[in-house]
Amino acid sequence: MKDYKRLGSPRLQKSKKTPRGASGAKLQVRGVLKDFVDLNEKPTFWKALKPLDKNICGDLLCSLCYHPSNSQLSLTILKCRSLKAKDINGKSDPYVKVWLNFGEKRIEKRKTPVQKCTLEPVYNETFSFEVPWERIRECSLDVRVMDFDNVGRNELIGRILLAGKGGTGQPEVKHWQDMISKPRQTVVQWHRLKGE
Ligand SMILES: [Ca+2]
Repeated sequence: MKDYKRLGSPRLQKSKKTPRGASGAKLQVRGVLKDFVDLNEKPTFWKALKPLDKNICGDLLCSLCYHPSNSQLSLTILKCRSLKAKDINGKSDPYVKVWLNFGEKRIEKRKTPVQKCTLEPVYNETFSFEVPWERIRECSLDVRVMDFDNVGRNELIGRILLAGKGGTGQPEVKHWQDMISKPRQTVVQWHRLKGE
């Protein structure tokens, strides 16, 4: 590498000998620079690092269905996409943990199997809970996508709270309300997972 400070900054000078136009200008720069830049040296390009967005956890596709005749609330965990990587290999070992809550109280827990080393797991797992119609408005489903680890605690990748009120966002509240307003129908929706 040559000493740029000593050589000074490159200057472009008009010259009658240099042809005009874009290609001409290029030729001229090259002509001036070649005096102090080794053009055979392999150039090093620096690229700005993308800031890691901690809020991007991935998406979850799930369906809800309520059967008033037998008081069955069904949640199907279909799949996830673009999950956040939690392991050093750039992947995660995701599984989904679901809590049925009545108000603030946790009532029942269910889990999908672990999908090893993927950010795009497919589950197609249905969980059914017994919820009387008159209590449907006070219950909620806390859905957590977790990363399984052999060593140490399993970590949260992202979560949503499906609920008529107090859900983690408008899409979650809407999904719940659609389920209530369309009994016996399966309502499928994508959700953006939230970090904690
Ligand atoms: Ca893991």
